[in-house]
Amino acid sequence: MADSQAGFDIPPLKADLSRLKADVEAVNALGIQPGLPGINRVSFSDADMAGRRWLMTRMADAGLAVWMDCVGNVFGRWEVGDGPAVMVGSHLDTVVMGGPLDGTLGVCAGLEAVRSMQDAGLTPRRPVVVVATADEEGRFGGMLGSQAICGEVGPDWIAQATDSDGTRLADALTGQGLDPTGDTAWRPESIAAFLELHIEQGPVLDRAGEAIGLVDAVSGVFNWSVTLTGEANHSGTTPMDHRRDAFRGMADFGHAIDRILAEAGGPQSRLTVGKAALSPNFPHSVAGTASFSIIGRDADDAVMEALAEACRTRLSEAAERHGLELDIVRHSWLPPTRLDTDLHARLCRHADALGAPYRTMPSGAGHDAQTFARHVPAGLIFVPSVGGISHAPNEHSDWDSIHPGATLLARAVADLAV
Ligand code: HGY
Ligand code: MN
Ligand code: MN
Repeated sequence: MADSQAGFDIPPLKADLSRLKADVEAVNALGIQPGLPGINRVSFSDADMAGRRWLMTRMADAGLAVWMDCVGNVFGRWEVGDGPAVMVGSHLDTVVMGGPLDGTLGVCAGLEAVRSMQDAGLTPRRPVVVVATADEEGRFGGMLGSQAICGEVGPDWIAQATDSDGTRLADALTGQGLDPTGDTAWRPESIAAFLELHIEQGPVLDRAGEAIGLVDAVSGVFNWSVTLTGEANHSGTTPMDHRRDAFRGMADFGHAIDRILAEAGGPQSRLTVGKAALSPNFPHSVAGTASFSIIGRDADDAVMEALAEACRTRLSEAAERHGLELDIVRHSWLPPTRLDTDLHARLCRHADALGAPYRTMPSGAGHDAQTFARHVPAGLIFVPSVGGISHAPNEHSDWDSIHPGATLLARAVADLAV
């Protein structure tokens, strides 16, 4: 066996960057929708399922045992050794008009880690499982795939879950031949550790010219759908003081965001209204209904609670001011989570051995690693995002800047499995 890597009983593996790049480009070709920019493999769309089926063939090509569970999680298990498995991967679903790397890179890098171990002739002493989770982007709230694997959600939660358009998760699953009533939970003792590589989705590494971010904590996130209901009416004959204009209520809340952050937030707080709709949605009609999303985030649970309470207060005030009814659907609440310190230290040692510039940093975005971290040791490796752009078609990372992180992932998986 080649000289072992400094301080580790494994050879100095290297990810095959061109093989990794080819996989990312192949699965993203399945997310191209005519007339829609970016990558579109939204949860349980035909494109999402096509991406999962493509991945299953690639996993089989690597000699893995492959299956899809009841909620669409795809697994490829390298049947070697025994005992709890090292799980590596990320999510394969995207946001609408998403980028080419969010989630997708981590899934393909997980498969690449296995192939680079195979190329090096390694025989792990424990199984390695590559996973592509379902609906991490939370179309139906939460992080369905990793939460289903970890037993945090099951058939009862699935039965009540809807997306922001009111589509039922159970119907979306059955529409793709999946089973909303099935058992998806793994026994925690069957997973030795979970590792994820992900683009940073922020500007820190890119600005610092560093190749790797080793995450120690992940922000929490709450996901609401809000409906303000007033009265549709004529925009010409209805006096301004006789209106129950739902748009005005939504606008008042939007205007209150800075005040909420000042009064209840902190440096890591984020409030976003990313989706909104008016009804009847016609220029000459006063809006009878305003429906919109609120995503709130913070690295501290108490601050997240304070943000949520302040949002509720401002929404109620806006509704009262404009004579509106207020309804809030709370799709999910994912708490801020610290990642495993021993695993983080191990990743630092690998980064030191690699000689790649790295830093320890928090994650403002949510990730499957934060779900797993509540049940098993979990680690999260960031690679730079050019300009920090993500959840947008121009999300981009230079492949040369991805290589150190992909190699670190492979070495860490080998270190845990061999
Ligand atoms: O939105 C997020 O935090 C992640 O991309 N799901
Ligand atoms: Mn992601
Ligand atoms: Mn995302």
